Amino acid sequence: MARRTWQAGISAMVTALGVVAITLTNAPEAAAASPLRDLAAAKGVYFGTAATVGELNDSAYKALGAREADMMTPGNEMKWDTTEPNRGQFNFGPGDAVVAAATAANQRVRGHTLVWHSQTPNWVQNLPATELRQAMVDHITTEVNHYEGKLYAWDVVNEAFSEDGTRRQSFWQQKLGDGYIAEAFRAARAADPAVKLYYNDYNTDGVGAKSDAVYNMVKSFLQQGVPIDGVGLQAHLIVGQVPGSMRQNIQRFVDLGVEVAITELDIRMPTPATAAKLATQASDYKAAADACLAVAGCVGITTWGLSDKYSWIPSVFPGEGAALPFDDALQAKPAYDALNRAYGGTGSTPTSTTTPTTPTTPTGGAKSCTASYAIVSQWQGGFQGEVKVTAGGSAVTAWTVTWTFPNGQSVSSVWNASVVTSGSGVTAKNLNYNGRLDPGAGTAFGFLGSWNSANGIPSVACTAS
Ligand code: G2I
Repeated sequence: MARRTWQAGISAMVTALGVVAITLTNAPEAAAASPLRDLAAAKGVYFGTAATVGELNDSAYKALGAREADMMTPGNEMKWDTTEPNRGQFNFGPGDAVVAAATAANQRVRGHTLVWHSQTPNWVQNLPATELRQAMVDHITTEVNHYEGKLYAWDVVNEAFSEDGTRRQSFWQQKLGDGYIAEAFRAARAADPAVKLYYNDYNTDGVGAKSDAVYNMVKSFLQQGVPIDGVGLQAHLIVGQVPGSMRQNIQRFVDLGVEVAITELDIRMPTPATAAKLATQASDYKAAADACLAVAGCVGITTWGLSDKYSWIPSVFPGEGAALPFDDALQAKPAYDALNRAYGGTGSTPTSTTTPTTPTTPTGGAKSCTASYAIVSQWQGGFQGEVKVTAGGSAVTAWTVTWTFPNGQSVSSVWNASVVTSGSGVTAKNLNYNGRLDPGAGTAFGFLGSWNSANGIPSVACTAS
């Protein structure tokens, strides 16, 4: 008899906890934003960033990159001054280290860059034309061979045009003439038949003389059978000055038959940052992201770093900076929230209210849990859901939440839980880091889903052990 009373007491308490959970769910609390990489993946694109080996020694920064990005560009490690400092003497250690870190974070890698006028050793610049051509082909062949099968793309040639659309008068251009770019692409294709080959440049983000020149080059390459797969728009932009023709520019390259990527996005401002400048920067990030997301064939966006802590801007443009989505302390700026929302996420604050469901009766003796299901945001055909799990009166080490979608909805990608579906039935289990909950403590997992006619809230059940 005494035991029955005790059990009834636990049930009542769990029910009470369920009510508490409902109250919390309805409160306008801050929720963790979904990582950009997950939001991007749900849209069939990538979100990338650049980092150097040195920056990856900063464990908090490394973790931020692993959380937000599913594409990585080595900041300096695949450039000529690192990879072939002396003729025929190759050094792939630093580049390999970035690839290893990226692989560990389940990121793909953009190779950057094979032929550029900058960060190229003097021995290359001092070669006579005949030897320079051979050195270029040898460099490309060896480096592309080394990374064959490991990269998504190569920036084969970087920054070969001037602002007026004429060829930059670099040592490459002056010694080898117009043909060197096509030769570089042919050598890269010979060394790796599968990697995507990109031409990459800055101030080519909107329509203008420089992007026209790149457009005409790509068009003639395609007509002549020179292998080229993509155009990289670096997008080193200035607050308040995102080109209005960015989307149109991206579209015209895609219409030619190549893909486009935004490869080095940052948006600088005169420092110090103010709330007003940060707000403008946020809408600028959204505008740049929207331009890419609006065009099928714009495959991804890479920012040139994530945090102002490691941006190249202040050293090259004194008095300017604050160009990236996270500040010096790795805290998200308004630009991050805007970017997150542009990708269909919530930013740091949910934009719509949530709808809880009835907590279920605990099973399995003293170990129990309740769950509430919420639609965080919803758009045509898609939605982001969040399920909060709260332990009952005893600590639990594992939990399982199940539901059946009432309107044929489906789950496409999930974070902080592992999900198995069977028809409309969904079973979500904790991962190894979030199964353990103290009495009354909670955790949450999220997912992206699709819906058709209706997006009704399912009843959820939670069991714990
Ligand atoms: O300049 C920004 C980017 C423009 N587009 C091409 C990118 O490759 C370029 O990246 C930057 C790197 O982020 C910097 O880290 O390229 C710079 C060189 O043009 C890199 O800066 C250099 C410093 O100028 C050198 O003093 C330093 O030795 O990095 C070198 C290695 O740390």
